[in-house]
Formats: sequence, C-alpha cells, structure tokens
Amino acid sequence: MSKEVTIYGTITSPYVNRVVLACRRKGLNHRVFLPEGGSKSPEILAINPLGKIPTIKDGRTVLFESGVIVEYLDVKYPKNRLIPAGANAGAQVRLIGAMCENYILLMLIRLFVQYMNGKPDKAIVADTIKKLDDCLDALNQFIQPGPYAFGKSFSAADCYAVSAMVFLERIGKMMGGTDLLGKNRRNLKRYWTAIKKEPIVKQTMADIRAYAKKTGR
Ligand SMILES: N[C@@H](CCC(=O)N[C@@H](CS)C(=O)NCC(=O)O)C(=O)O
Repeated sequence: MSKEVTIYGTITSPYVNRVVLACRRKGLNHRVFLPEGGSKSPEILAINPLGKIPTIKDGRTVLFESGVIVEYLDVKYPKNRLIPAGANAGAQVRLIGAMCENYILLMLIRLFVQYMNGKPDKAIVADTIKKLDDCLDALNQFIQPGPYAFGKSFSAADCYAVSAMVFLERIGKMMGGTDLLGKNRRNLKRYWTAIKKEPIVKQTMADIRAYAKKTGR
C-alpha cells in the first residue's frame, strides 16, 4: 500500500478532480498540492516536461495524463475496480470516459477560454454550444440514469462524468447562470442528481467549492 499519492495540481481542474475521485474510491491516502509557480514550477517541470496537472508521485512512480493515472491506480490498487475486467464492460466504461473527455470537456474548455478573456466571441460561443448540445445528447443515450454511469458500482466512467458535470456547471455560472445541461436530457439529469449523493462525490465537490472560494478561481 502506498503511503500517500501526491497529486500535483488544484482540485478545481477537471483532470485533477478525476484522479482525486479515483483515489477516494480506492481509499488511497492522497494529497493535492500545487507548488509555488504552478504547473510550470521547477518542481513539476522536473518530473513532467509538459508542465501539466495532474502529475502524480506514488512511491517511485511518477506519471502524468489523468487517464493514464486512473488506469495505473486501478491496476496497482485493485480494490474497488474502476475498470471492469470484461471486454464489453471495460469498453463501455472507457467509452463514456472518452465521450466526456474528447467531446464534452473539449467544448467546455472552448467556452471557458471565451469567458475567461472577458470578451466572448458570440459566433464561437454559439457554435460551441451547438456542438456541446450534440455531445450531451449522445452521452444522454449512453449513460445510465444513476446511481452510476455504467454498471452497479462507481467506475472510471463516473470519474470522467462527474468531472465533466462539475465543469459544465462552473461554465454555466461563468455564462451568467446558463443551464447547459438542459431540461430534456433525462438520463443525464437523473444520473447527475443521483451521483451527487455519493459521499466521495459530495466530498470532492465540497473541496472544489472551498478551494474556489479561498482562491477566487
Ligand atoms: N490531457 C491532460 C490535460 C491536463 C491539462 O491540460 N491540465 C491543465 C489544467 S486543467 C494544465 O495543466 N494547464 C496548465 C498549463 O497548460 O500550463 C490530462 O488528462 O491530464
């Protein structure tokens, strides 16, 4: 058993909170820590030449890329498997993860960039929301209506879906209270209502709120 997994980053990052959820599901001691200088600090650049968060240290193992980290933790610490062993179940979990990562998060980051600079380009925002809507419709078809994204227990699909939904709500607030989830995506809405009641999700969302309040980010 690792003494403690060090996760370099801030819990508000969807890539970081995805890894935190994985650690919590597995009951791993972990700490989230951002050195002075942030992702491009000498401490992080020394172990991750891309200077990105999350980067983790687990004993002698150093890794980055949240998806790689989640897979690593799942193999190293098999308790509470995040990715089922069966070919179909494992693929379904990864599929939900890929939809959240490659489509939904991508569109949310586009919106984030627009609203961060204070002068959102209306055409880019409209185009991105249209694409985001298509991605959410697709995810709505694949995700279970809770309590878990796939199967009967918390999996890597939940790590990805929760981090995407938290970020979706954050961007909605940045956009002046826009309901990006929409009224008609029943599965997704029911999923989000149910998974928020899971203690590890509650705890992670409380940590995100506390960090955002403390730092104003
Ligand atoms: N594909 C990476 C993305 C990591 C990423 O882009 N992290 C952002 C934080 S949300 C970051 O490190 N940004 C700092 C930078 O690019 O300098 C992963 O899954 O870990």
